[in-house]
Amino acid sequence: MDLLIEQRSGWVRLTLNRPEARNALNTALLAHIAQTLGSLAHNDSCRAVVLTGAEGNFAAGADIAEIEHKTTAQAVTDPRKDHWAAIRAFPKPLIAAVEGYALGGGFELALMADLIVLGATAQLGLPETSLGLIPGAGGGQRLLSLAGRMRATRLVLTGEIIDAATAYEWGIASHVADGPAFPAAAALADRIAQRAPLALAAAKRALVEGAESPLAFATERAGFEALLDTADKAEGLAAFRAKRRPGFIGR
Ligand code: CO8
Repeated sequence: MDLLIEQRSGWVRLTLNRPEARNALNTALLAHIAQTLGSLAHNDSCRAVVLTGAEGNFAAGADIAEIEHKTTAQAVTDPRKDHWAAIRAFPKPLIAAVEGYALGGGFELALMADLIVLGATAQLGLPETSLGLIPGAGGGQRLLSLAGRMRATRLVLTGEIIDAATAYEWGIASHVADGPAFPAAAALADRIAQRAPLALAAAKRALVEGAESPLAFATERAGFEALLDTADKAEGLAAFRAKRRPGFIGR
């Protein structure tokens, strides 16, 4: 099972479970997250969801093996877009509990949560430009909204990875734990699950719309799709595989 589902008292824990690939988000895993959240939306015993990753990492991005073969034309009709949208449309509070790596699409997934709890080991970054790509699931936009233009630009243009304390200081996370993230996220979910579900849903809707309606999601997505056919994307991914530095040519 690439997604573990555990019912707790009034809320549900979902664990990304592809530790051999650092929980990279391939299409099947993304579909499972979207489908599971879709059914939890109608399940009264779930008033909130905590999303975690197995074996000490959140998720090291979209699955590079899949992106390698993806073209611009395929991306336009890619079902992954619907999965990302379904995740963001989950109407109940979604809490990301982040340990270890949350990179690329993994960080973008965490940024779709309503609250982010960072464990002491968390390392966050958007390394896509090192691969000849950009964040395509709205992560650049959400980072812009949370951390401001200079910090978002710094992370997107350099691929720099930041630690938990920095991310918290920049406003990217709601909570930071001294040790592991999950106990703190569970305490948060316990507290939220006792509050009025209709009020939580109405509050979430208004907060998300207020924060995200000005963002340039379509521009970001179109940029990501256009880059899939470039020689630099092929070079970036080949270099990652070969564990060497890429030589980009601007084509
Ligand atoms: N996809 C697929 N496999 C991965 C990924 C990934 N993103 N990350 C790691 N793996 C695999 C490795 O290939 C390796 O497999 P194998 O054992 O078969 O060689 C295994 O996981 C372990 O990886 P490492 O040996 O590299 O483990 P380390 O602990 O040394 O390093 C890192 C961990 C730092 C996480 C390193 O693996 C890494 O840099 N990974 C890639 C990070 C990255 O560049 N992520 C961005 C991917 S692109 C992206 O997310 C685009 C999102 C766009 C959204 C789409 C919108 C529509």
